[in-house]
Amino acid sequence: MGSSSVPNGDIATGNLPVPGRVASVYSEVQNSRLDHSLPLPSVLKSAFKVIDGPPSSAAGNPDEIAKLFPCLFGQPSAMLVPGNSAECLSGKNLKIGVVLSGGQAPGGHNVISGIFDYLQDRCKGSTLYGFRGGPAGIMKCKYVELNSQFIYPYRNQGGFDMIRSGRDKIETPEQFKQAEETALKLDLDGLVVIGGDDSNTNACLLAENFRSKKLKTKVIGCPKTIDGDLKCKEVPTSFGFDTACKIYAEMIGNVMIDARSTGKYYHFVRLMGRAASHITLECALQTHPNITLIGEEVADKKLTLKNVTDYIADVICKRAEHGFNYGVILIPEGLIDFIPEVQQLISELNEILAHDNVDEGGLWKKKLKDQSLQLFELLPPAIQEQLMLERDPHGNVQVAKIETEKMLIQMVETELEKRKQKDSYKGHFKGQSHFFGYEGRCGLPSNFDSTYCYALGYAAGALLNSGKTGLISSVGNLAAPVEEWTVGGTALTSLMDVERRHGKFKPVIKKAMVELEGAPFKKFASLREEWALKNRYISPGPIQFIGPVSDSLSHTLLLELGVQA
Ligand code: FBP
Repeated sequence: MGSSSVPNGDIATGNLPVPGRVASVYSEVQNSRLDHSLPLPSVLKSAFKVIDGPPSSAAGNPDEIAKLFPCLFGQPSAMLVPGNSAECLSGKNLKIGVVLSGGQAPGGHNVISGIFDYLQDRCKGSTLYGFRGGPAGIMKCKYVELNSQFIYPYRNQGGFDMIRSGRDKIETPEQFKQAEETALKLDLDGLVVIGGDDSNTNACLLAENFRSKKLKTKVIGCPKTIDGDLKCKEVPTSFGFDTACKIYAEMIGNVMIDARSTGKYYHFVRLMGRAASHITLECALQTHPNITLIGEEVADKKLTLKNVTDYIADVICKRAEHGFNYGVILIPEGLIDFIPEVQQLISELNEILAHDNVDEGGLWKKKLKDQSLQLFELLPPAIQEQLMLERDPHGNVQVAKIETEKMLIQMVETELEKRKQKDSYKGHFKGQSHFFGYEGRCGLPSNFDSTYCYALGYAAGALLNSGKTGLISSVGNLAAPVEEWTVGGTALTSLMDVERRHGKFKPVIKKAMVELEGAPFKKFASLREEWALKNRYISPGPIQFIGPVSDSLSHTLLLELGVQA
């Protein structure tokens, strides 16, 4: 089937066609991945049944979560265990919908393949609908019926283009009503929401809403985000993190060799990861850069922009003494948001932008507090402009658009100039800026992400088939061979806490930030001084799909699981 093409959209639904992929124009590597067979955890390979654990609580404020989720709060998590064949072959014809929500992450197509194959294997005659363009597809009832021919060219391939994604939220009563109408129209037994912390919170609200309205539609979430900040004991990692970090590590390794080859550049590399610095930390562990900034540490130590600049300049000066006028510096995308004085400035700017006209004469600046105004005036004009850009739908600064790496180059340059004049720096400095972000979100999924996603999807199918709702598909014991991976579903309400917004409690799945007491950060902290002055660069090269390292897991995961020291 290597040369098959995808039908353009689904005429039956009346939806606009999706330009499909044509496998005949795939590269040899892409083609070889199409038929790469995926191992399943052994519990999914033969007869299994679903058993319930003890009642659950919440990650914080259980009383408030109980009020927000009266139907679902306290429900147990579920585990798949070997059972008899009658229990797992329901014979039911299920109608299931699936949606991709939020930013792309390698492996999403395999979650869909996993759901599809589960239905083929265990519930013959079932239907899988793919909602197009994210949650808006549910609200507008835009879908495509997925069949094996449609899915095939996307197996083990990156991207979310099979059905595309979107960042809309289902939150108002009207939007919930639209979702109900779609569920009724398509007679849905279940819906799988593939998304990050916000999307899984939304999945749980949908599950609660459907249950309270006595709809038969059940909802299961799947943990997705390259940022790696949706994780807990039962959900050890979000998919996409592994592949994205391996792609960035290859690129970082390349600029390391470039730096060493010419000896004349400092490469300032900003890495994606909106809030948490997991990607930056993982890439540091994979490549050993000279300087790595971790946002959570910056916040913990309450560092100012000047402190951060001085730290970088100090290392550059010491390296110059050793004869190195080059290096590689990793910066997390969310850094700017972790610096307390910048946070203060941003929150004042948010208020001003929400309520005032920002006049060209700059009168609006009078509304800034003294300290914020001083900081604002200190920033390069390009960064000032980026801080004033349109906010995202949640009112937040779009950190992906703030070129922190360029700002730091300018600030470090100015600082080094001063030191030169005082004779305390005799080197030469030339910064090169990079942002590695979108490049990592749609690459060919690593063996780990391919297999993990397939198991997450297969498990989601099994959970829906056994009538479960409000759970997130959970696959564990990931350091063991795939056959020994555990499979189940964790109660979404058990991951939730509340935040007070506009005078009301809102449920949230708390983002998992880098823990400064956690094994990955501690390992990095124990090695960073050595990496700063002695060049210990590692250039891991491209992701391997066969051979000895092809199944390797991320350092973060291995360290968190206590498998790597
Ligand atoms: P998700 O949390 O939805 O997975 O998206 C994460 C992310 O890739 C961040 O790393 C980045 O800041 C953001 O998306 C970029 O968003 P957009 O795709 O809207 O530009």
